[in-house]
Amino acid sequence: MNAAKTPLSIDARLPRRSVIDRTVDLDVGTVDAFHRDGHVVVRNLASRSEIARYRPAIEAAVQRLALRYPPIAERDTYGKAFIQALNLWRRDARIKRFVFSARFARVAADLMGVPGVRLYHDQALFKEPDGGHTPWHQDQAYWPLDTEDTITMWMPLVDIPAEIGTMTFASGSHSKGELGRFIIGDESHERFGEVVERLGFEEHTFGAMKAGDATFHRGLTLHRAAANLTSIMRGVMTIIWFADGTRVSADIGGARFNDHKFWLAEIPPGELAAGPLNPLLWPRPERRVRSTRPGC
Ligand SMILES: O=C(O)CCC(=O)C(=O)O
Repeated sequence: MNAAKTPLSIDARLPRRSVIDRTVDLDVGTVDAFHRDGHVVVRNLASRSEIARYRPAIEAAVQRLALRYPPIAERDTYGKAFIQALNLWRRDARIKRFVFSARFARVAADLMGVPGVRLYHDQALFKEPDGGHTPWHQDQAYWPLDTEDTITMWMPLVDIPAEIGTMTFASGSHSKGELGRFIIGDESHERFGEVVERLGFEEHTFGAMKAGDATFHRGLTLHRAAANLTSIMRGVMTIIWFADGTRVSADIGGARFNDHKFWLAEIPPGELAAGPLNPLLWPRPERRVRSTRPGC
């Protein structure tokens, strides 16, 4: 029998509208803080019942993948940081419903101050008990996108106490551009750690977070996360978007090679990053989704 896997089909059509599409308005202070610091927290962005609805599908996908990981002690620094399950929206309709949320996409657009955003990709990042630290890095080193308007939402699916720790950001580091091209690992941690000290960036963490709170950071904002010294699995879902109208960068080599292949379907450099894997998630064609409550 031919054991070859059937390739995943791509269905980026927008799902039927649901509660997760109800948009929220951010206050001016939140948007200003994002522009100044390159990161911000939006509390209670998803409700407890929304998290309860979508978490099981995400957890199940991560658990399936975790079976393929070697024991933590046998992994390198990056491998110890988390189980990383990528572009889950293509694998499960429930996860797609979550990732394609108009609410999350609109917050991303409003924070960056752009009219629209397209999906880059999603990733679940589950830091296991005894999982290692996430080294300092700039996401944009990996992203062959000709823009600085890129943004990640990092949303815990469980309450995360301060002992586990959430993300730590170097405030204002986004405004200095690319600070070095290091893939995530021991070298990026050391070299960017020196940069943080030398340039005097303040390190900021938002401390404990509840399931459904979210931080947002720019692709150029330096960040890291502490090791998980507890017995709790730190389940987090992330979604990454870029400004609509962005073109694929000419720089698609090295660390960017895989991203160009997997998240941009190898759209040639210079062309619009608007392929089948990058649906426009905000604005929506129909604009009748009501705003219900303030964002934070
Ligand atoms: O979850 C983590 O530990 C790190 C996440 C991260 O670096 C990111 O979402 O850009």
